[in-house]
This record gives sequence, C-alpha cells and structure tokens, in this order.
Amino acid sequence: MLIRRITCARALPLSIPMATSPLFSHLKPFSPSSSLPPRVPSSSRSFPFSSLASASPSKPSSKRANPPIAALVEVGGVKIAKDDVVRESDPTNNVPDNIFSKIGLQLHRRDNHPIRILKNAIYDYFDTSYSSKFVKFDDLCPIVSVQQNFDEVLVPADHVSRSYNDTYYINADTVLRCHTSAHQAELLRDGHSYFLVTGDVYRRDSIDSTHYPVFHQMEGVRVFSPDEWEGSGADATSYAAMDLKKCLEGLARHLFGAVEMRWVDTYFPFTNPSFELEIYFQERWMEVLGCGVTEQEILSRNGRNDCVAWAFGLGLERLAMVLFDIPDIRLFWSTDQRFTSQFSEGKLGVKFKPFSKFPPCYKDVSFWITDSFTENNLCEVVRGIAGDLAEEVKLIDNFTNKKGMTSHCYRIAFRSMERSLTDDEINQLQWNVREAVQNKLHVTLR
Ligand code: FA5
Ligand code: MG
Repeated sequence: MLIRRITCARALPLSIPMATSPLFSHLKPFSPSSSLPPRVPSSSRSFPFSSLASASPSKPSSKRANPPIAALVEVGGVKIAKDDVVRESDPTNNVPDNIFSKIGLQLHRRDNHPIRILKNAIYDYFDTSYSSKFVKFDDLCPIVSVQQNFDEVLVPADHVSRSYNDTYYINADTVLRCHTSAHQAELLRDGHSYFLVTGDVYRRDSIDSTHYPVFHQMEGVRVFSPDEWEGSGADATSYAAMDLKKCLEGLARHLFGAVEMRWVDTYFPFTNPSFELEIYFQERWMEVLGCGVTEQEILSRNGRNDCVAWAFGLGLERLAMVLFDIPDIRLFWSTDQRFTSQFSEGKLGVKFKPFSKFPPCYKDVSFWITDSFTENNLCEVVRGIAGDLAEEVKLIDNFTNKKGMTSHCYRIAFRSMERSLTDDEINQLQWNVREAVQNKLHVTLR
C-alpha cells in the first residue's frame, strides 16, 4: 500500500536553491565503455602478496560487521517501513537489509558533506550560466515504478539492466531507482524545460574503490524550442550535442580548473548520440558522467514534439573523489569525525587528508561455479557479511577442467577506513563469506 502511495507522489520543485561497469555498462553489456585504451590496463592493477591470503580459515568467534538498522525511514515527508522494502520470503524482492539502511540518508542533503558541497557548486554553475532557469529537485522518493525507471526512458524489455542481477526490486513492478533518469519523463510532462534532479540511486554492482551499491547522481535536462537552433546553421541534434558538451566542459572547468579529461562515444537507450566523460584520477581513466541528445520518442511521448533536448547523469561520488582527492567511495558514508570535520560548505579546493593507513588484508575463496552464478550475486553476499569492510572483490583465477567444470578464485580485500582490523575479525568474516557463498550461491567450495 505504502509503496503505491510513494510511487504516485509527484515531483515538486524545491523552493530554495540549495549521480563503471554501470547501469549503463549495463546498457552495453560486457563491452568496455571506451574505444580508447586505458592509460593503465586494469589487468596491471596489482595486489600485494599477503600471507593472510589463505585457504579455509578455522572458525573463530562471532562478531558483527554491519551496524543495526532503523525500522522506519522518512524520505520527502513519506514514511517507509523496512517491511515495505525488504521481504526475504518474497521471490520478487531482492533488497537486503544493508541497502534498506541507506534509504533516507540522502548524503546530498547532509550539512558539510562533500556530496552536498559538490551539489551546491554545480547549482552555482547552472545558476550563473543560465540565469537560475534550472529548476532543482533533490527530494524525490527513490522508490519508483519499473515503468519510470525503464519503460519511460526506452530501456528495452530484454535489457540486462532490468535483471534481478543488476537492479534492486521491491516487487515485480517497483524498484529502487537505478538512475535519476527515472524522473525525466514525468518532469517533461509537467512542462519543465530546464531541470536538475539530485538523488540516491541503487545498483547491484561490483566492489572496488569507485563502485558502491548506493551512490548519488545528478540528472540535468535542457529542452530547446525550434527558434533556438534555427538560424544557427546546424541541425537540431548537432546543435544540442554541441551545447551539451560546451555546458559540461564549462562545468568541469568550474569545478576543477585544469584536469585531464576525454569524451568517449557510448550507447544509452534514451539518448543519441551518447557520450561519457572520463577524468584521469589515481593513475587511470575514471568515468564520471553519461550524457547525450534525448531520443525524440521521449520528447514526443511527453508533449514536446517539435523540440530537441540534451540530458546528462553525473556520478557525484566520482566527481567528489576528484574534487577532494578522496581515494575510496566508502569514505562518503563515514560518520567518523576525522572524515566529516574536513569539509565545509563552499570550500571546494580542500584536499582530503587520510587519517588512517591500515593495510588491507587479502583472503581468497575458490569454488566451482554453476550456470546461475554471477559476480554481482557474489558481491551482494560479501557486502551482506562484511559491509563496508569489503574493499574489493576481484577474480584472480578462472579455468575450466576436462569435465567442463569451471572454477573461479576471487581475492577479497578487507580493510576498514577507520580502524585496524584484528586477525580474528577477518577470519570470522572470511569464514562467514565461505559459508554464505556455499549456501546462498549453491557453488561448491574448492
Ligand atoms: C546512467 O545512469 C545514465 N542514466 C546517465 C545518463 C543520463 C545518460 C541522461 C544520458 C542521459 P551510467 O550507468 O553510466 O549512466 O551512470 C552514470 C554515472 O554514475 C557514471 O558515469 C558513474 O560516474 C556513476 N556510477 C555508475 N555506477 C556507479 C557505482 N556503482 N558507484 C558509483 N558511481 C557509479
Ligand atoms: Mg556509464
């Protein structure tokens, strides 16, 4: 019931000025996002040898890695109970506790949080460059219909991003939005021609320093009427594409000054042409946003037949990592005062000073996979047990034997951003991971 009420809630603009291997690596499954070679091939990322990277540990004493979870949260004035979102016995639901615990936290609205500081800096850019024409939304409920999240932005019925492997489903018709593009169509229907939507988005994804299952995006949409491009000498699509790139390059200059970046052609179902912007950070290219010229069908379905539009979706954590020199995406969730005290409103140039340098601890787990095994499912299991102590999950060995059985070996890096982990604690986590991998994923441990 509650869900129905939430998803029907209409988008209201805020009265005061005040987010790869992606969905949309989803959108081009299993192909690299870039036609250009990375500066450092991912295969060359090295893992230091650790004597702790061992086979089956003996079962140590129990300890919880995840904090307790509130039973009720409030988003945009709407109360959401845990039972509305997490239903273990329902096969159409795949939302775990640790994801529910992030709903309503809205880092983009938290005082002095780097995501909010960044959001406000982007608002400043748009207010200045477009005479405050962009209407801002930052409190739209993240629980949306499948129709909003996928159908209305033309994601094909058989697209991989719709799978239970990639998206958190509350039931067969309702999801935790996996991108802020879920709100595009409704806002266009409401007559908005310039808008920004900031919100938390949710994806089943890999585990590493630039991927997290909950992150923040900012969507931007600008609609042009014919008088704006007619007379420019360019056709509508080229005009919008040029304007889009100019706008986002200006934004990058506003935020970073000089930074090494490049445009990469890509594919999204809702834009054509489509691009991604990558920034060189921590010795590799990091994808920070997707964008393009809106598919005409989206405009015509929503009452904008004669218009052309551009749209973008920024990954706010990734941009904030570059802006503040934050090395790991998990840090954004830290409430450790040594993290939170380093940032304050309006201060963009401040570089994050690491307050702990505890070494990671590596543990390997090997098993024979089944046909239904996926890496995202493994990552869900690992996060469910280790929470934010899981820093990276990486396939380090993969072979098929003569009987046709395939073995995978994953190396899990455990590390706390805030404290030193004990051997006991890590052994317990690894033990629990091994048990859960076997019981939940039905693989055979080696
Ligand atoms: C999208 O989500 C599109 N909706 C963006 C878009 C909007 C394109 C409008 C065109 C028009 P993508 O899946 O690439 O695209 O995600 C956008 C950005 O979100 C990425 O560039 C990246 O910065 C960030 N991102 C994606 N997955 C994660 C993740 N697991 N953790 C942190 N950031 C992520
Ligand atoms: Mg992408």
